[in-house]
Order: sequence, then C-alpha cells, then structure tokens
Amino acid sequence: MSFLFLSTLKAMLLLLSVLVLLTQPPRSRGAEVKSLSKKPLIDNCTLVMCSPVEIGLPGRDGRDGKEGPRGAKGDPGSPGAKGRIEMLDVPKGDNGSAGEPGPKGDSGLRDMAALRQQLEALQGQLRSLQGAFLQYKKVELFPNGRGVGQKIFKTAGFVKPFQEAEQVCAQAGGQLPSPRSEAENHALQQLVEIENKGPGYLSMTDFWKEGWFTYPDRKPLVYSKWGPGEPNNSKGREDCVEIKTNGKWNDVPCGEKLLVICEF
Ligand SMILES: [Ca+2]
Ligand SMILES: [Ca+2]
Repeated sequence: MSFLFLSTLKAMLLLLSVLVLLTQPPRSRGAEVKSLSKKPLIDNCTLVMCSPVEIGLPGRDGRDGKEGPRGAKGDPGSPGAKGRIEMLDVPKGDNGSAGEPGPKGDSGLRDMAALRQQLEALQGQLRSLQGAFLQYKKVELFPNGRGVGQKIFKTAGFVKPFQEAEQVCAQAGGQLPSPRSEAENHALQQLVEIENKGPGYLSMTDFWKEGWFTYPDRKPLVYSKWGPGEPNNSKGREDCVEIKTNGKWNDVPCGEKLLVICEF
C-alpha cells in the first residue's frame, strides 16, 4: 500500500517538473543556456544577475578622478643628517709661528725727519730770541740798571720822599728795593755810586714796631747791612732806611728826599 503511494507521489512530482519547464518562455531558457555556456565566470553582471549569492564579486577599478584642491601646509620635517665637516669633528689646531717681519715703512721716518727739521728751526729761532733779549737787556740796564738773578734794579735818576718814591715804583710795576743777599746789595750800591745823587731808599720800615724793621709785606728781614751804630732812630723819628754809596744801611726820617731806585 505505502509502496504504491510513494510510486504515485514520484510520478506526480515528475509530472509537475515537466509542466514547470514547459510553462517558461523558450527565449529565456535559451539565453540562460547560452550565457552559461559562453561566459561562465568573467561576466560578473551575468553572474550577479543569475547567481543566487547576495554579495557580488568586486568590480573593476574606475578611471582616475579630477585633481583635488591644494592641501594645507604640512608640519616641519625632522632635522637632517649631520654635515660632512661636523661629522669629521676635527680638533682645532695650534696657532702657527709668527711670520718674518715685513720691510720697514718709510712714512714714519719721513714724519720724524720733518718734525726734527721743525724742532731744529724752532731751536734756532729760540737761540736768536735769547740773544736779542740779552742784548736788549744790556742796553736797557746801561748805565742805571743792574740785573741780579731774576731781579732787575734801575734808578729813576731823581730824588723823592719815601711815600712818593714808593708810588713811582708802583706805577712802573715794581717796588722799592729789598736786597736779600750781598749780591743784590752790591748791585744797589753800584747804582747809587753811578747816579751820584746821594743815598737811595730801600723798601724796609719800622712803621709797625719801633726798631723792628720789616719788608712791605711785614715779614722780618732775611739780610741786613746796617752801618755802625744803626739803626739808632735818631731824634726818635727815623723809620725809613737808606743805602749809602759804601753799601751800608742807615735809618733816616721818611720825609728826606733820596734817590729813587726800583726793583722789578
Ligand atoms: Ca724808627
Ligand atoms: Ca739812623
């Protein structure tokens, strides 16, 4: 019984398959057979269309697209490799020995020679001026002047009271004589002798303290040539000093008119 049923079922399924095949269009069947026989695997479209698999195989690469916009500036690159010289890292060598001195220049020598010539010329002019000055000094001091060291004494050739004699010398830029050595006193003595107008005035007085003679700046004497018994302040009114023809000093009244000699 069951065998009979199964045989019947197989027969019905076979019959059903034949009916399905017969109901499909003839062109569709032919195309399917043709495509499968001529392009088995290369035509992907055919395979996709006809294959029951849902995810198809990758397609061919497409054509390159257009060039895109310029990109942003990239980050700085890493430092390059060390250069050749640094890589060698050769230590610094010692200084070389000094070279031989070059030939002497002649510019400095020319300057020195020019300066020497100028110096010799100035020295010649100085000697000439000194000679001219000494000659002029001799003439000026003859016969009523004397030079002693840095001092010059010269007579005015006339007599005056003490105060007027002081004024005469001051107006000439000098003062009455203040002999501070034997040489200076001797020069004054010569002038008194040459003028032959009697004794001459000296600058010292005892105005400020009787019997205590000083220079005009009130400093005490450093040299003196008083005659015997002088100063005696005769009659109590002798406060000035005269130098006689023998070079001795004597205190006298300041109102006496004596030879004016100035010290410069
Ligand atoms: Ca006196
Ligand atoms: Ca006297």
